[in-house]
Amino acid sequence: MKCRKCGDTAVLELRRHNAAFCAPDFLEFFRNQVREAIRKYRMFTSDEPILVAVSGGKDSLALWDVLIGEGYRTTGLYLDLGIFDYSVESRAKCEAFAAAHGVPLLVRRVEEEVGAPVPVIKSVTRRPPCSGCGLSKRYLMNRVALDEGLPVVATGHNLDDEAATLFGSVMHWQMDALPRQSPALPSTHPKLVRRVKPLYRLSERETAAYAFLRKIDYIVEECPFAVGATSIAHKETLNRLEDASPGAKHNFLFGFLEKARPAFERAEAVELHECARCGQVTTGTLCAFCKLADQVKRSI
Ligand code: Q46
Ligand code: ZN
Repeated sequence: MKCRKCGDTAVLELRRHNAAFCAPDFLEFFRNQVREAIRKYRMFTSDEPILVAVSGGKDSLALWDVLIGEGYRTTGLYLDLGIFDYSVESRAKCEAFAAAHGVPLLVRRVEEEVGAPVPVIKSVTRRPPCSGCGLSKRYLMNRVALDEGLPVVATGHNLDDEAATLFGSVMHWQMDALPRQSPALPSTHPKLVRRVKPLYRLSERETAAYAFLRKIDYIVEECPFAVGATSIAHKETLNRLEDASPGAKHNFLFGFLEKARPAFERAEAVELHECARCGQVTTGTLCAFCKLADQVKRSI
């Protein structure tokens, strides 16, 4: 197998691109995909500071690595979910990465912000752990970005994540989720920062290869609550399709973004208010985060 670019021995074959690359040319291919994502969706300009949400996993640390390499001004944000050893270890990976690269890392603890860590929120709400966890993460990313004066939050979602989310939304025809499925969500209120996913063009296998070749020390274990999550079942289904037909995931996601998404965009925008308690954006009187914090407070 030869590198498509230079003819050297290839280390990685990318069937969906019908190509193989040597290590340096793969790294360049990877960075080019990130550059293309940033350019195509005008995610941020070269002088805008960026909050990079990092979990300690391969995707978010690979993203941070590329953005630092490209010369962007970045601040990392690690949200400590309080999920046993997983959180202890993943926080250590983020701190080590930040120290090695000389970049700032902010840490916020869900236990402090909501009143209890994710495993307790799960029992209090009697809902799947990812529900309270996801809500808290989205809320805190936005609030920290606002507090720090950073106009945009970048997350490490990759092509597999995005295709699996889209698959789930289509399976249940979640009409409110479909228009929000995008590599870049604009700010629709002064208290909402932009959210972008610069890795949406790269597969999980590709981010793993990038992290390996760049010698990034990341947490390999998944969150213990990820086991049995429907998103994992969706990923497995899509992987089987991908095996049978390379490029299936890419076509599914990119086809949606280019051809179908505009049709799902709601004609009238929902009216946004500021939460009576915390001032963050909500469609009601109290935001979902404050309601969750109340529920936690009442039951512990
Ligand atoms: S951290 Fe939180 Fe994920 Fe764990 S509880 Fe679910 S949402 S799986 S990315
Ligand atoms: Zn609130």
